[in-house]
Amino acid sequence: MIIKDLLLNKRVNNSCAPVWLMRQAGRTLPEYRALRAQTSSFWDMCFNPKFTVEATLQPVQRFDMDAAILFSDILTVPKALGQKIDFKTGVGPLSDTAFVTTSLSYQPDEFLKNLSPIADSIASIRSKLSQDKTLIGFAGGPLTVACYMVEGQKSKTHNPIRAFIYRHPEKFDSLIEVLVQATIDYLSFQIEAGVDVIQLFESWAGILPEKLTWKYVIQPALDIAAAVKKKYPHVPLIIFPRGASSYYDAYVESGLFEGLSLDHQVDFGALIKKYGHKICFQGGIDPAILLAGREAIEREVPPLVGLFSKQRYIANLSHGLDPLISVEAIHALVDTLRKGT
Ligand code: 1CP
Repeated sequence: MIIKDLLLNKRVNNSCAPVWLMRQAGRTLPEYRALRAQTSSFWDMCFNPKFTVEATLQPVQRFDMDAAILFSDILTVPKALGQKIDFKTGVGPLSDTAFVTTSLSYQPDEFLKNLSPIADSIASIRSKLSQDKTLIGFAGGPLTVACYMVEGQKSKTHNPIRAFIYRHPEKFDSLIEVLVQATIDYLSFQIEAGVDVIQLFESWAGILPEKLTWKYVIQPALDIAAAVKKKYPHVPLIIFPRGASSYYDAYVESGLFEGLSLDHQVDFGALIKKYGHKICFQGGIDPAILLAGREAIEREVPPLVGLFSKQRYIANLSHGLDPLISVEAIHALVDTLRKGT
């Protein structure tokens, strides 16, 4: 398993960086849209193994990615906790926000029972993937999941969640506590079912003031990682703290993460100097390069990836694939990476 071994420091010298892309399944793929048309809802994709297995394998089959990421969503956690969440085409997730203040509690047995079809999907995907491919399981970071639970729908400013924190600090503490525990249990469940590596997506890590970032972003991630590491010391963990590069130090110095997924705004050279011997880097490629097409990809990607040539590095984007990115652009990226540096 190239990516898992790289994270575990078993394989350092790569002539070309292994690759997978955040949100590689779905959206741009015609075969995904055909599969999605057979389902009754997005949740059917996530909870019916027949669809989940197929959607997970599609990008590996088409692009020969080095990893498959379980087809699912960060919002399976609030759904399994009992919150009503729907996905509306063109809008995104819509959730019943009253749940957070009126009905939130954590019953681990019921929570894991609600997620049980996902274990069947994971076992089936792992049995179908070749041994050199890594299967990545994941969860959202507690703050990112809380954003969707509290705000009800996509917010540009994230004012609603910050207002909620200032208005109901104790309720928010309890929400984060529930999410930390549920996330530890859900990640353990995925590992038991057969995933090889875990990624924690904290897509909204950068939206809070500093003091609140320590309390609601960094500490919860460290608590989750410490609990999972204690039970499963050989399963590598990747953290994706989007928009929070000024806190990279806390993640790296904790020693709890084998991988750090990078934003594109950061100084890669400085990071390599500072943390290169301590952690495997991932990502950092601006998705807009893929929007710009093959010529831009061939010009921009090799020098960027070249910076990491003496470094453990997994090629990926700085954020998920945009639905406007074409299949051809993804092929161009993979071709360019496979030529090596
Ligand atoms: O009907 C559809 O096809 C809906 C589109 C869609 C898809 C394909 C959603 C709704 N989720 C997913 C899959 C998904 N989401 C995966 C698995 C597939 C893969 O990675 O290849 C993963 C890992 C996620 C993770 C996810 N969901 C994140 C974290 C990563 C990131 O991109 O920031 C977040 C924030 C979500 C919430 C979410 N789910 C769906 C949408 C449209 C959104 C984003 C809404 C927003 O922008 O605020």
